[in-house]
Amino acid sequence: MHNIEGLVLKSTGSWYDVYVEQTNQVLACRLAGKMKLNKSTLTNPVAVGDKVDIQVSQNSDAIIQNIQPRKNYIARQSPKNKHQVHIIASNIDQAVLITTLREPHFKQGFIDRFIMTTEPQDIPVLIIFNKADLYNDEDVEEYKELQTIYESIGYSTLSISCKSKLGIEALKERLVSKISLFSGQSGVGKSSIINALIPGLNQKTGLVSGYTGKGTHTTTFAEMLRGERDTFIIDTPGLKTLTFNNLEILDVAHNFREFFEVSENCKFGRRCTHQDEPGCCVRERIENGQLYFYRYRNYLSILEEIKAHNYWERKKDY
Ligand SMILES: Nc1nc2c(ncn2[C@@H]2O[C@H](COP(=O)(O)OP(=O)(O)O)[C@@H](O)[C@H]2O)c(=O)[nH]1
Ligand SMILES: [Mg+2]
Ligand SMILES: [Zn+2]
Repeated sequence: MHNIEGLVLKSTGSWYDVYVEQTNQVLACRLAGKMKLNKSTLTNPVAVGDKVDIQVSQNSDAIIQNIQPRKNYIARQSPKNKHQVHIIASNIDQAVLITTLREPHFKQGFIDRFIMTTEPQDIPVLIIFNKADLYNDEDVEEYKELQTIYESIGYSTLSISCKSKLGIEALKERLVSKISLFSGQSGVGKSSIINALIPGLNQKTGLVSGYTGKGTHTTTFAEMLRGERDTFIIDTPGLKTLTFNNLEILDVAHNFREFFEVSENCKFGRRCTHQDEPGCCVRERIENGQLYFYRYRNYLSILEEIKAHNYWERKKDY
């Protein structure tokens, strides 16, 4: 019997694939019984990216005995129960959001919703605009505008094309010696990009159906993939929508970093929700163009969702 350290690559319910650097092996592990009973609001006790201590017995049974403290994690509200959260992945160096301005239709506000999941833990974000080969002049203008907005508030952007290979090498360099979480709506080209980054992987790529504009769903669980030069990519299932109705309005306000930064100058300070409070510095700066209306509009749309949800929850109680 001996103990080793490993990195969780994949979970399939009751089994976990764990990468052991020491021996350059992937071990199929089970979870020690006592860990499953741990009461919490989490739907999953072990997440992809977790560093774990494993006990290997004489007959080669490998059991996860302990999860080392997480540096950070990305969690999402469970679609079934708003009080439960599911950890998508942990110990992430950067989050890479794949989007495209073409096929499927670019959802305004989606980037900001994604950032809501990374911001509480200060995880750096790289926003990829894929399928640049399909962009017309208008799309190129839109990309430049979005690039200006997001880079000015401290997020990175990159325009790439899997088809023409534009920007693929630049992206590769950005992933060296890092654990990167890849997310995106179905059909944006996430699998195609991963195939271009890690040759030989041959992930299935789905055709974007002409009827719904949505891709077919080929990935169901988050999974960590290993490339060259310590490139670790966590592939996550295609995102449809991101809802935050479990949040308080102030949580949202605090996760829009450029609003948070100036909110100490609001009359109500960090308690200001930047809606119709008097002496709101954020609104003043939106009006005089020092902050982006684009972000403010998306911010208000998340608040509306929370307010509508709370309204119906209260009605139910009567
Ligand atoms: N024109 C163009 N098509 C692309 C590009 N990247 C991916 N696609 C296509 O977009 C569709 C969806 O790609 P896929 O990788 O399966 O997307 P995923 O659902 O995000 O994994 C496929 O038909 C790909 O061939 C690109 O850069 N340019
Ligand atoms: Mg895919
Ligand atoms: Zn304010």
